[in-house]
Amino acid sequence: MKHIVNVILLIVAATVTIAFWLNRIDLLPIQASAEGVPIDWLFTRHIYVIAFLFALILVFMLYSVVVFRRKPDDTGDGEFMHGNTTLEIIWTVVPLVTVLYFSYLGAITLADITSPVENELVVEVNSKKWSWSFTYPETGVSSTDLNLPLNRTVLLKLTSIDVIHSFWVPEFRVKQDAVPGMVKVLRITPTRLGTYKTRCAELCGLSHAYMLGNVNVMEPAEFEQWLNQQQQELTAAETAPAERGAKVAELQGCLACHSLDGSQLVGPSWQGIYGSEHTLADGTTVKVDEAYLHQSIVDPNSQLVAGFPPNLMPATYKALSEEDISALLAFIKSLGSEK
Ligand code: HEC
Ligand SMILES: [Cu+2]
Repeated sequence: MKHIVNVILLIVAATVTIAFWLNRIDLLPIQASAEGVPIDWLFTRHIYVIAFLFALILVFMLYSVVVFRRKPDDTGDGEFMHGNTTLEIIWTVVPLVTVLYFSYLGAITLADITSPVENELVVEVNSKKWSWSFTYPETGVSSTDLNLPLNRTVLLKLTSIDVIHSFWVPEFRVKQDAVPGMVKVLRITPTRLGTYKTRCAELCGLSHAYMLGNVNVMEPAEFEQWLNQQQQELTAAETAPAERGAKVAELQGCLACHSLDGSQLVGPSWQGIYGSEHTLADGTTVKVDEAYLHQSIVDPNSQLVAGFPPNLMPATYKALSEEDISALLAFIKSLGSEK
């Protein structure tokens, strides 16, 4: 009996201490969404259970090692014991009830954070190897940054044009896959101003780790202003193909691999390429004209620039509209020519 009381007291003390320290170290990033509130609450409950289980194992183990250590002159066998039905029932029923209780809590939290609310802002999230872009369907505005007004629930509609990606902003806590051929939804209510990073949480190839985008949570008035300004730029860009091309290049993620200033990123720079002669991987030379550029965009492997491996440039751009491609050509032309 004395041992049982000792062990219970030690377990209580150890649980409190472990839970205290686990809560002291910042296990989670800043909480920046309304959905994060019930999730973090659940997380803290899990921490308590974890602290208790760890204390249970630790105390029984250390107590046995220290208190029931074999005496130097004791050479006899240990006491024989044949099961304990009461104990077995307890350690089956208690974890079962605990797990069921937590799955209940998980289910109501999930239902809570995924249910529709009034006045949602719809944003389409387009993912691809290896960049994000965002379209605001009500205005037609597109952007590489996800700009969001404070305290308004946003309904994200996620798609992918190549492989499975996963939209994740740790500060918002919630996460959802973007699957080719499907539209997945995710709801977020930002509650804290600031800039966060969206990450891809599904290993999707070479530059997966660099598939980052900015998420800016701003005051509603500032957001409206940004949206209006983007809309005006959109109207202006429709009339000037090179400007539209610049926008397409930005949104399609071309600029992640192609610089405009002569520096080499993943692919060759676009500065001054129009009209020049390029050596291809098979040793032939070509003149960089519209036909060559067009072919390079829709079927990159057919004419590889010397020094670059095949399949590095995504072959998915053949899905671009002819207008977008001609806008891109106009933009590349506008970057000047070497000769
Ligand atoms: C993941 C990186 C990547 C992305 C994104 C990318 N490219 Fe490329 N691109 C390359 C690489 C690498 C090459 C060189 C190999 C080759 O010719 O396919 C290349 C070559 C080119 C060339 C030929 C350039 C030259 O100097 O002859 C053009 C034109 C081009 N890309 C256009 C585009 C356009 C337009 C987009 C966006 C719609 C785009 N690329 C997106 C990597 C990329
Ligand atoms: Cu990805």
